[in-house]
Amino acid sequence: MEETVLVEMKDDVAVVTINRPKAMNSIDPDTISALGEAVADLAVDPDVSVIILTGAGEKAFVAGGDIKGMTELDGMGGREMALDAQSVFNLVEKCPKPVIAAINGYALGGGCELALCCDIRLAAKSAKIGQPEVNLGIIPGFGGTQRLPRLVGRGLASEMIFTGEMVTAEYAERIGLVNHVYEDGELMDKALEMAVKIAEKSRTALKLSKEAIVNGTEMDLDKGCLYEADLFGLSFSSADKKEGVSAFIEKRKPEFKDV
Ligand code: CO8
Repeated sequence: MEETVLVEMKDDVAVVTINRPKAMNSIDPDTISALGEAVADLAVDPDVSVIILTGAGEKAFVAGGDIKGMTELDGMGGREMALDAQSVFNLVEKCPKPVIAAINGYALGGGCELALCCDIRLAAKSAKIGQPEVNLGIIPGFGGTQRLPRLVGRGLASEMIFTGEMVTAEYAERIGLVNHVYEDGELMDKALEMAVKIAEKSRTALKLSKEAIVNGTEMDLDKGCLYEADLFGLSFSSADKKEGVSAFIEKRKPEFKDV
């Protein structure tokens, strides 16, 4: 059987591809757990600086949870399914390395929710994004009702969730749901370009920045700023801080050792 999650290394950038193109890369429980295993491995792999998440083929990033697997699911089963998927999506969000979603087509339901866990979302011009669960008589369960309003605001998130309508990549860019939109054929090159730029930085600084952003934005401003100050202080104890500051003073490019 073909693997549903592929990992390809491009130097120190890992490209993770959800690979169920015949089912629009919809994610069933096995695919979700394979994704979790891949991300857990990459999180601790010393050869990996940045992760790009995308979907196989040209039509879909991830068109949602596998609807065909929903027929037998009862109330408790649905809850368990949501909690399992949420724990994998949390792994993506808390991964110590930057994760870029390259949204190459439909990102619907669980696919939109997966993109929401990534640090940066880039989209192809033809991509369509949405939370269509209401059309199936259910609600988003992989974090969509929580992360979407936090990202785009409650009003716009409510509109997307209540109407179940897909939005275009251009609209998603306008409301801050994606950072940038590129021509379809350019998306992966642009994602890689950004990943390579990020991969040149100190991994220690990236990791601490991500911790400050992901955890700090869930705190009130005072606590968040105090948390930031702690991590800022911690970054001063790294060899990379010494190297970065010395390189600036000596007018040369820093050579970070990621410690
Ligand atoms: N689940 C399962 N199969 C899917 C899914 C999906 N989410 N999306 C597409 N497919 C399958 C189709 O059934 C079809 O298979 P087949 O060839 O065997 O009939 C194949 O992919 C191609 O799809 P279409 O023929 O429909 O292609 P179109 O280009 O006409 O349309 C769309 C593409 C617009 C993406 C359309 O397929 C669609 O609307 N898909 C459903 C999108 C959706 O509603 N997503 C949200 C799902 S719900 C969710 O994510 C919440 C969690 C669910 C829990 C799951 C528990 C296991």
